[in-house]
Amino acid sequence: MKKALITGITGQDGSYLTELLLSKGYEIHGIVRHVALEHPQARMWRIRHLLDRIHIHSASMESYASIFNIIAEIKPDECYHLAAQSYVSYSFEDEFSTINTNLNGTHYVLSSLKRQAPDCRFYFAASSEMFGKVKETPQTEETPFHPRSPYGISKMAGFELTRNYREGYGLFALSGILFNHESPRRGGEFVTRKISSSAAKIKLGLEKKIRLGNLQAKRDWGHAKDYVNAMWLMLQQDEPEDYVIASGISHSVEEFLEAAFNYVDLDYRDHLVLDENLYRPAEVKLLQGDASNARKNLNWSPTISFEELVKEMVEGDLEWYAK
Ligand code: F7E
Repeated sequence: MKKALITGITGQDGSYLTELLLSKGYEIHGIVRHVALEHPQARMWRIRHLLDRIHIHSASMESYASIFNIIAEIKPDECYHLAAQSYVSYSFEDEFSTINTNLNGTHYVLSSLKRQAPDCRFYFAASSEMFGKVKETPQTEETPFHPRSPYGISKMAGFELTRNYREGYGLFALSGILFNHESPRRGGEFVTRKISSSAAKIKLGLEKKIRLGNLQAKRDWGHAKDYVNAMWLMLQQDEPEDYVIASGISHSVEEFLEAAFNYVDLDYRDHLVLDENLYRPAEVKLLQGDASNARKNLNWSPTISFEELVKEMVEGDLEWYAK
């Protein structure tokens, strides 16, 4: 039985990846912060239904010793490093902690694997935010990076570190450059979930308004379930290689808003409040990925459309807030 270690197992991607790997017969080990064990209702709701089938370890991505000890004990066959401070807006407010935690955490995992499990296959959750002020559209694995936030910088540094462990130490280490991926399990601070939950709450009479920032920003949105499948496929190849994972289709925030409100027969213009405080100091205006390499080499393609994603998210929130 293959052993997988997942950092960030309590997040959206961690929960879907755990379900996928359990269905494939893996033994799953997940790292969570100590605070998650103290507040399981609030912090582990996405994996509550899986807890009796997985092994949970408490550690901090800020502590080399705690990461090292877990890797030494488990000696995983595959490691999916998903843990990060992943909210772009917050990274502008606290750039030091975002860069320190994201970069050092990745470094601690890679160094521990090199010493304790050198044959382990390593996946790094890189991000389309590395493209930032895009040099070309669509973006591929060859597109130069120009990150526009401390978060984007932390992911670019993690990407380079992962490449260096591959080239310098011979680790089977690679990065998935994932474009935005969403689901009903998305955190409420991200724009898609903010919109789907507001559409549901307004429909149910629980709220009247939604406050948003830049409606013209365009993102390439896919479903997280499809994207965790790509993570697994990358680690099953003969050679480690970095891949762009994207739907190839971009929509503006306004288009997402319109689709979500239309789904519940509301006109978003009756409820929208534009709030300049929600604009970012440096915005990423347009992201659109070209996942041709993944389609060709991994035989991967997205199965859930934008429309199906919006519908699933709004339905999920209608159910959630009707309780
Ligand atoms: O923003 C605009 C905002 O926070 C999307 C993370 O998973 O994907 C995600 O990063 C867009 C931006 O995601 C609001 O200005 C307008 O242009 O949902 P978001 P993100 O920043 O694209 C990448 C791939 C990651 O790796 C990240 O970890 O929506 N926007 N009004 C707003 N955004 C938010 N959050 N809230 C607003 O009110």
